[in-house]
Amino acid sequence: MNDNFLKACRGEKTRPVPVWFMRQAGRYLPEYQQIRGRADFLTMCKTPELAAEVTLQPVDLLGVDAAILFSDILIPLEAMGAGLTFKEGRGPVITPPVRSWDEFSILHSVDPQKDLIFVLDTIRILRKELSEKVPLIGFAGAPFTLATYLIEGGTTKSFVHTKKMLFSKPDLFRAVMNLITDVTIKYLSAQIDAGAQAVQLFDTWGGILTRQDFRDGALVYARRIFHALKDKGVPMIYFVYDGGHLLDLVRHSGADVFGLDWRTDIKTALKSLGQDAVVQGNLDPCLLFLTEDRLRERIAEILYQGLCAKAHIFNLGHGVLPEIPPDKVRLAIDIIHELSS
Ligand code: 1CP
Repeated sequence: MNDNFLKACRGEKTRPVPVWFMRQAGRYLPEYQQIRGRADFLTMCKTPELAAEVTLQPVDLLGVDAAILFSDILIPLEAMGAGLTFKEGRGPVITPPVRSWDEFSILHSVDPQKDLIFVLDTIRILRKELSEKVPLIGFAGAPFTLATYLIEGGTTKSFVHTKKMLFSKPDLFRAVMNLITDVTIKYLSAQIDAGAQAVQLFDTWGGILTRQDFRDGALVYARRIFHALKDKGVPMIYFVYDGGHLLDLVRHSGADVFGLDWRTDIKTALKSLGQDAVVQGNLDPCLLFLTEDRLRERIAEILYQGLCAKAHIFNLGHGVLPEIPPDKVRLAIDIIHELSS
């Protein structure tokens, strides 16, 4: 098996540098669209054979060094009793939005072996299929990010309901966060037991907070997850999108690897994370629109900066966009491998 990804997670410098891309399975791939044409998104997530097939597509088509389970961070919210639908062109909708103790009282903890068994079955299929290939990454949303979806009822620009609860109903906010945290510990623990060889916690919206509010309202819960899972012995990645101002706090999260978006270059990030940090990132996904020569220069710069870290896993600074041509994604992966060999 190609285990460069796991070696790098553990702090070993590898040649070539391992690469995987967030949202590497998804709408930009015609092969994904073909399956998506037959099944809606949630059905794909809940049908282990389909979820496994889509997970494998980028491994076989692009040559990435790790697979990431095909699912969504919002899946456990449904298992907790929230209504979840994905509206075409509108993104996720959660009903009812949780803004009062009454709405909170509908929610409950989960038994992953029952309520999320389809995810665990997908992982078991994948480990068989991937045994000679690459490691499998499991994942979950970080509590703060999941809470924003639960409280706003979907995607938002202002996060006004979330911040309103944080500042005007702190007891309710803490209750929501504690429940999500407990569920996430059980969920990731079950993913690891089913065969996930690394896990990533996605904190897509943590970066909207001030340092103080991130520390008290988001990081304490993420840290509780990393500490609870430490003994499981698999590498844990923490990705806080748009979190450049938070990196010296993120350093103390208990994660083994730190994901970086493109706004903060690796050298600058290491000043906050410490030179002994393992980093993952951080090409702006839109740079995949560059011509080959220009793309090569930008990848070389990131690889060069990655040499300053204890170890580097190449990734994008956020997910692959549906508009990006698959050939460009494949080209980028080839360039990363070639330049770092
Ligand atoms: O219509 C479709 O086909 C669905 C599009 C889609 C896909 C392919 C969604 C809806 N989710 C996913 C898969 C997904 N989501 C993965 C699969 C593994 C892979 O990376 O290949 C992962 C890890 C996620 C994680 C996820 N979902 C995040 C965190 C990462 C990030 O992008 O910041 C978030 C915030 C979501 C929520 C979500 N899922 C889908 C949508 C449209 C949204 C809302 C995004 C928003 O609020 O802006």
